[in-house]
Amino acid sequence: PGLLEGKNIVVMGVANERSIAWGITTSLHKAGANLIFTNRQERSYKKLVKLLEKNEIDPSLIVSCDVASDDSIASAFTEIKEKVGIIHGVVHSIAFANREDLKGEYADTSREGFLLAQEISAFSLVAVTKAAKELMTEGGSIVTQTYLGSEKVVQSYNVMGVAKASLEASVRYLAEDVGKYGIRVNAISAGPIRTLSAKGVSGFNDINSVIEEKAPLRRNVDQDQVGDATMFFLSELSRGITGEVLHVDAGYNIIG
Ligand code: 0WD
Repeated sequence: PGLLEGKNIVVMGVANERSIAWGITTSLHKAGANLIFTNRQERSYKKLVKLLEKNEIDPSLIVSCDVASDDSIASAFTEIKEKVGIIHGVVHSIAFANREDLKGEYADTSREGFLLAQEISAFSLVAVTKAAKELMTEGGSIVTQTYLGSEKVVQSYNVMGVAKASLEASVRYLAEDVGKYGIRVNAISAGPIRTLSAKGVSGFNDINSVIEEKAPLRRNVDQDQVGDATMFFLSELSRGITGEVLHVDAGYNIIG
């Protein structure tokens, strides 16, 4: 049997086939998980339904959830509770910043742009954890997606780097909060992957070629590699690990 057989897992953040959350979906499906999806936009909902059909994945439920709204989060998890009952895992693969804040100087970030990036990219994990833990009565695992720009200055990543630092610190504080209920919280720090969101970061292509040259594995990573690492965090194989940030980046982060 698969490592996630009989486990109900909520996946948040599939926008299209290139989304990291889609790579995660295929890994979780192979491991036998029952999948529940949340998405924000109607456009993503239609894409998701088509992708699921094409790949013969039968979702337990698809609900809409805009993490900018407490009501939306509450009603999404209420619906999940009514239709699915207990959940064992959540994949948080959501971030947002204004495009104008992902180029030039960080010092030029506006107050609104700063708060928006923090709200959607970091606070959302806090709010989702609060709602999800009520449904995790058998314990569980929550996994989010972060990026090296939280630790080091990566050109143009700016306001999102600061939001990811906040996200990673939230992983640690949340891990402490929910550990007593047998719930773990971890992050994957993926190398750059060409997705809809990545298009918003100026100079993305340059970063990719630097990684091919400098990373120990001399290549970039893809959605499937992040998917398998996320699957590990959701499975019992990682039962001794919480509050951790695991780099899935072909080793790039160790190079000075
Ligand atoms: O190189 C990359 N692509 C990396 C991405 C490297 C390392 C980490 N990451 C992170 C991102 O920062 C993000 O946290 O991975 C996560 C997923 O990113 P992605 O797969 O690159 O992005 P994308 O395919 O664009 O999905 C982002 C999704 C949105 O799609 P739609 O079209 O529905 O807006 O983020 C979600 C949404 O599904 N999202 C929201 N969901 C709920 N409420 C919201 C919101 N307010 N805003 C964005």
